[in-house]
Amino acid sequence: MSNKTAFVTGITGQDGSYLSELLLDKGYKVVGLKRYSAGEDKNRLKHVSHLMQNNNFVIESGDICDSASMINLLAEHRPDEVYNLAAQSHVGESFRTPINTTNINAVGPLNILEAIRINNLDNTRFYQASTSELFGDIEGPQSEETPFSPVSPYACAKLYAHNVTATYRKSYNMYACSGILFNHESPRRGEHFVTRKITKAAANIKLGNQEILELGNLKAKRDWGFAGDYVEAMWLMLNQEKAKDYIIATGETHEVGEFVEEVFSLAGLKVKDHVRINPKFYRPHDVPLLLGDSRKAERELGWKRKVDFKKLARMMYEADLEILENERNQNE
Ligand code: NAP
Ligand code: F7E
Repeated sequence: MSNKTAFVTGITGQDGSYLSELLLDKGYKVVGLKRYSAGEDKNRLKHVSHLMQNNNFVIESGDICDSASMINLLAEHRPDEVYNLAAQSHVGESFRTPINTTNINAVGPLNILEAIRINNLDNTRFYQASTSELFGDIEGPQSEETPFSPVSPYACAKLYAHNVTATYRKSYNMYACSGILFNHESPRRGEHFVTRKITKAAANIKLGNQEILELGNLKAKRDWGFAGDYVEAMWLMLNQEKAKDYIIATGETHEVGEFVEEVFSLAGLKVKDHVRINPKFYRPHDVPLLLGDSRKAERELGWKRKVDFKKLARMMYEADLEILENERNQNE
């Protein structure tokens, strides 16, 4: 068992919860960063609430955009590993709030790198959550050799973070790396992302709570994996001899429309009876095709995905159905 400390930003998000579970299982102390909100914390922390009784799990309040809070928290906890998962992670939203997105996704990671450097944390290792969105218009299969061509404010900001992470690695000899992760989903996925929007709507339609699901571009192709598999790759990347960037993907791509078909067939529903296109959900520019080549990670890290497309769709649909049925039973 490890006696290391990991500092994880984005603890209220999908990946923060799976990564915390993995690290606690390995014996780490996990310090999770949560930003202040005037609203209830209970709902935001629901994916990690089962970890709250664990003495090795600590929540700190702070914000990656506030360099003082990053400097102070890292000085206090002196973590062995820092995982920066915090982001404004919705690509469509980044067109509506480009400046906020850039502050969080570009300046935020720089604040953390500077906090590590200023505190002289020479042995602290840093993981940056990079993304397949960096490839933008360059069609797949995309590997570590594929050039970047971002097409959204989200991806532009993430490209800055990707480059500045490599810059700190080279300039200060830091163990700092980026995982270029393709889309990964789970029952804990935010409800505004397309997979979860679809599984939740199908479950609602099945139970008679909803009639119509409105979506945007059904032709976009994505390489969808399971978040639980992907957080293992994050840990592996920080536990090598040398810091390197890796692609993490399934090597399979599917249209959004195929995900709809798969889930609606699980629910015994006809897509044409319930799904409508609403241009509101189109983006000014959408990435057309993502298909990752993660052979380098398989070879060097020994990483391999376990959950495939059909299993993922079923896992998410069944989890949403169960949540909604439990809610209905509680209200009866
Ligand atoms: P997520 O569910 O949207 O979680 C994002 C987290 O960041 C939330 O906990 C959010 O907190 C936090 N956050 C936002 N702004 C912050 C700030 N200024 N200071 C501190 N925390 C802040 O995202 P995810 O799916 O877990 O993804 C994790 C990371 O991987 C993100 O960086 C994302 O861009 C990247 N990524 C994700 C995917 C994917 O398919 N999931 C693929 C590639 C890369 P609140 O609860 O306060 O909003
Ligand atoms: O969209 C299309 C949409 O929002 C997937 C983030 O985790 O992965 C994620 O970004 C596709 C796009 O994810 C709706 O136009 C159609 O083509 O689920 P999404 P994303 O944009 O791929 C990457 C790797 C990240 O790094 C990001 O952080 O689905 N689509 N209709 C729709 N998308 C949404 N959200 N809602 C719709 O109604």
